Amino acid sequence: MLALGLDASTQSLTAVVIDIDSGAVVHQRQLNYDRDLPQYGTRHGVLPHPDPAIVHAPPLMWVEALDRLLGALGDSVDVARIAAIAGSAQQHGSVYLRACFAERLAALRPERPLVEQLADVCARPTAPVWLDSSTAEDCRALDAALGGPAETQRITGSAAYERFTGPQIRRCARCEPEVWAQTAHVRLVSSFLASLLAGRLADTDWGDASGMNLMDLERKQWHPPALAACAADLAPRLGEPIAPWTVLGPIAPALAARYGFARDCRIVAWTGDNPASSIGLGLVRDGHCAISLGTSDVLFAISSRRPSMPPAGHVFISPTGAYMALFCFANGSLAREAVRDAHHLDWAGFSAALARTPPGNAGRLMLPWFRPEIVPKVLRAGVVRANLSPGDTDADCRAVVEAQFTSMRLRAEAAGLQPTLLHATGGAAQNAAILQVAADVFQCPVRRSQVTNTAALGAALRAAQALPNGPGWDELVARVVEPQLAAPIAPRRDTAEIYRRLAQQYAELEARELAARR
Ligand code: ADP
Ligand code: XUL
Repeated sequence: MLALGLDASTQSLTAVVIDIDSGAVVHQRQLNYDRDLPQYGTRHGVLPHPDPAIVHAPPLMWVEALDRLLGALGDSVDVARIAAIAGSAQQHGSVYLRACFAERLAALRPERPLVEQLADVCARPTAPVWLDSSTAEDCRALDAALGGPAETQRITGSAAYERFTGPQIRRCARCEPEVWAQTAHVRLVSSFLASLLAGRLADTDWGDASGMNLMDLERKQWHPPALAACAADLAPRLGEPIAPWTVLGPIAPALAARYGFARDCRIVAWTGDNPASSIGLGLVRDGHCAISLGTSDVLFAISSRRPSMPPAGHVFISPTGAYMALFCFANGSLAREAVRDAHHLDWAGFSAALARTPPGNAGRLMLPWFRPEIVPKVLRAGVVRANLSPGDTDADCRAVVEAQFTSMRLRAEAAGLQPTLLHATGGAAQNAAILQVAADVFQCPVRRSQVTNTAALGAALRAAQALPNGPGWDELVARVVEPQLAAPIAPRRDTAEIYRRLAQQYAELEARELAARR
């Protein structure tokens, strides 16, 4: 029996197929939006906009990507043996749908491209995604309605954040009332794509719903005052939060016929990419910690007790139902790419620069705010260099990477997280020189997954776990995840003191700069 996991991330759509009995990863395939669907005009998966705060992507591009990827799967995999499909998607992004969406799903036909059949379902042609930072006013209003940021964080797991879906919905209702009037349903990227597979409107799971600022994290139900603060009549547009292991039903008959799936292939609720990745990295026990170095850089940890987070942190729900502490940094891979490109390097050249420079970079520091940053909150981009010339290629490469992991280390300390082992994933986790800096800054071993997209792998595990008599989490991790983890990259112990001091200097520089910007 096989299970399929899909991940619709910022820049690409990935499929991972596992053999549930042997634990083998039997197939991986990826489609890149910019390269493979150039007609949508995205760059790094999002639409260029003159205002850097506004970052949207076209939902029909995700539909076409899904259609293409599933259509090609049969070339390499016996699709009829896939017993269940689950998925994940970039978190927070919202799709605004007309009432006809449910009718179109019910009437899907196998012979026509999905994007033609769903051409008129979007009330808003583009979906704001997690990189959007245009909702500062809406965040202030939501926090004020709930009693201040600390109360919003206590109730929903996070203070109001620009990219979170509640503030995004509020901005849509406020600035585009005609669109809002046409909107019968709001879905996250995850529950939008799950709806296609199930052939009916799918609800949002607890994991992704905790990235909306709308759900009461303890009761796992919408928090009515949060809904009221964002838009009138929001509840009927959202459906209800559902458990991540919910089986939505069998695959839509038209899609079974179109791609060759068995008619009883089960569709499991989709979740966010970070919750899914926690499973794909084997984080099913208390204290397990990981870094994800994708478009965003993310630090997360799993806990059966609710962690006490500093104001900049989030608490989500993991696919096992546990709590998930998380910090998300917007200046991840795109910041590293900006430095790489400014110095006309490829990744090999970037890695060589890291190898040539000393740990601690001889006191040369950077605040890597190439775009608005989430942690700490920086709404106006602007890179800061201290003792560092932008023309110094080698030092610039080390500075951006040391800055990123030092910033992460500071937030981990503030949350009381003391990783003794970090599991790593995301495009940049392929780069051993970058992971060595992570090991040194955190002073703990780092193990990378050989499956580049652990969100898709986690989705495949979720699909397997939700089958009747499916294997449990521990068994799945031992069978599927462990064999994919590479040998640990060890920290160099003689760098401990250097990075302790660097963390202090970085914190001081950051505090000075934030104060100056106030
Ligand atoms: P997402 O899932 O957010 O779409 P990925 O996890 O696929 O992103 O990561 C994509 C990023 O990985 C690219 O933006 C690129 O900068 C980075 N990347 C790919 N290969 C390397 C490498 N060898 N070294 C550093 N970064 C890399
Ligand atoms: C997490 C976040 C990003 C997205 C895209 O809060 O905004 O990590 O999930 O990967």
